[in-house]
Amino acid sequence: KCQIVKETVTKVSDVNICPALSPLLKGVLQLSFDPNVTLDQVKAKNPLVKNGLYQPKSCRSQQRVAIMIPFRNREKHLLYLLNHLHPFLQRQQLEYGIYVIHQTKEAKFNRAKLLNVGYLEALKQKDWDCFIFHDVDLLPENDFNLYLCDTEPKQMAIGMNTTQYKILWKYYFGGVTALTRDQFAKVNGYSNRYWGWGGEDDDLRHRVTLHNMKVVQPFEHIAKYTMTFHKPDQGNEINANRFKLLTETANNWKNDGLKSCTYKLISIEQNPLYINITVELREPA
Ligand code: UD2
Ligand code: MN
Repeated sequence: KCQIVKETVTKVSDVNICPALSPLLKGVLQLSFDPNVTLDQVKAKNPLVKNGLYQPKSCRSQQRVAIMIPFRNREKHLLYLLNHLHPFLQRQQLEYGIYVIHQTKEAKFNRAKLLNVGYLEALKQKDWDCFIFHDVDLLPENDFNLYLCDTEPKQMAIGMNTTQYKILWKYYFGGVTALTRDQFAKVNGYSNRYWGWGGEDDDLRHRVTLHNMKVVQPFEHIAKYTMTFHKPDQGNEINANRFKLLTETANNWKNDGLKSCTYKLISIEQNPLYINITVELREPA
């Protein structure tokens, strides 16, 4: 008898889980790149976002989703992304947080290490289920591209305007990528050793494969993104060492990643529309 009562209680709390497909989705979206848009305007349009965090009122989100954006000196791109992503994620009825991991200017840019820092710091704040590693300059074109994790790591950016929506190559794992907390921990996160542009995404793909995980993706006609135009950044020069590093992933993943990620945390600010983590990284001599 006691057991029956217990089961009933579980079911009652489950009734409230948000539907698999939100009724608020629109499909193909109009993108806006208004150079005059301000942070205050975006704030006014998203009154339910508090300190970069949101959760739906009418139902319980399937997963708690942390969006991780590696960042330096791309203010305009960040504004476009916040303007687009906040309403997008709210239509998907997600409990989410947006984290911007901001690298100070001292060293060469290290996208992968910033994302490791973001993961470690975000988990100190909240018990996130799902991490979406997201370039600042990519806007999803269709809100049926669900910002949720899957039973396997998920490549979310497939086609892009910059490549006429053709897949770059079979093992492409950059741009926007979703892993659960456990999937990411299992591979020891990203490598910390990729300074400058390139290779870090392939390294993560390699780690996933080494752990016998598969990569899943949304349908191609849904997984489309527009990249805001940009030139190569100062301080993120092409990493010529990346091909050599990529031959070492199998030997190194265990002692190069989340567990060996050291950094100097400068500040954590709870801005209205995102959590800003500023960190200083040092490239070993
Ligand atoms: C590709 C991948 C990206 C990454 C990169 C190689 C796509 C769509 N993206 O991007 O995921 O693997 O190659 O490292 O294929 N950033 C800053 N400030 C900087 C430099 C970089 O904020 O000074 C951040 C920002 O979030 C940017 C991301 O790093 O979107 C990737 O850098 P990128 O946009 O210059 O490189 P891209 O477009 O070739
Ligand atoms: Mn880019």
